[in-house]
Amino acid sequence: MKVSPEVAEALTDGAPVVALESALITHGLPRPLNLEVARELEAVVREEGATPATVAILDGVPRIGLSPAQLEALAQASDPAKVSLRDLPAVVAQKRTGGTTVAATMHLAHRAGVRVFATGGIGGVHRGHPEDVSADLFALASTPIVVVCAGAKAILDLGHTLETLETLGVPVVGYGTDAFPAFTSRSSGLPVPLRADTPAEVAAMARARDALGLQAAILVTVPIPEEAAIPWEEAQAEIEAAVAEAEAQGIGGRDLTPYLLSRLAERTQGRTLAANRALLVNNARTAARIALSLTR
Ligand code: PSU
Ligand code: MN
Repeated sequence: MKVSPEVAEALTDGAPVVALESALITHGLPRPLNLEVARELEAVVREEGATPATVAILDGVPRIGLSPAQLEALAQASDPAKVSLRDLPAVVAQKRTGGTTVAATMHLAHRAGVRVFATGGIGGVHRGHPEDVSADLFALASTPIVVVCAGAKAILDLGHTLETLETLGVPVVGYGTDAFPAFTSRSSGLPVPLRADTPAEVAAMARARDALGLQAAILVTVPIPEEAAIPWEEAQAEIEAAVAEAEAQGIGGRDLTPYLLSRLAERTQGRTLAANRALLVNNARTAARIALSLTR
């Protein structure tokens, strides 16, 4: 594992660092938007006074923090792997390049000593497929960092996902909300068990978790900014259609999430992409503020 000089220095100084995932660069967003957004996320973290650490595997080397050239290489890599926890050993051994999912990013970031991580939406339990449970949920149960997201991706069975997080002992916090956000929509209509309204309240929970010796992440769920949000009823109709298409084409496993995201982008003429970008930027900003608060 290689930590970039900039990130290593920030960690040594006890300065705020925010980890960023890269499966969204390799599999979540189309080119060239993926590189644009990856750069924007790093810029927003810097704007807030923290150091960004994009996590990815380049030629078999897990990297915490990428140079501008490495970020570009990742965004343009041909046939990159989607690297979740189970894929890490093989991708490293075979010297491949890939984007890390929430689960794999959490593992690597925590190992490097990073305490806060921002993503778009976490994986969860798929609709109509209760056996397809993202490794993200188990990583959340066993990796003590703060994960900032816009809820679980709306393509999932959100009720089932929340139940599983409860079973796994993961604190799910609504950031300025009492309702579980639904990725590109502000609310899923499901209640979220905990609430925080400031970075300091989240930082206090993370410190208490550490003092208690608990291993679960604190999952901070932030509603997408109003102006970019898609009304939940409208999102639901499009998602149901995309899920039916995936079913008809026999798409499942690791390909299901990327397929659904790209079909939704096509079906909504790019509206879900604009929403995805807005929520990612908002989450990176929120994560940076929490990281700053944790260093105080
Ligand atoms: N959030 C996004 N776009 C994405 C993802 C999250 O805005 O592409 C990725 C994350 O990396 C997450 C993964 O970990 O989708 C979940 O995939 P699966 O359902 O196969 O576990
Ligand atoms: Mn899956």
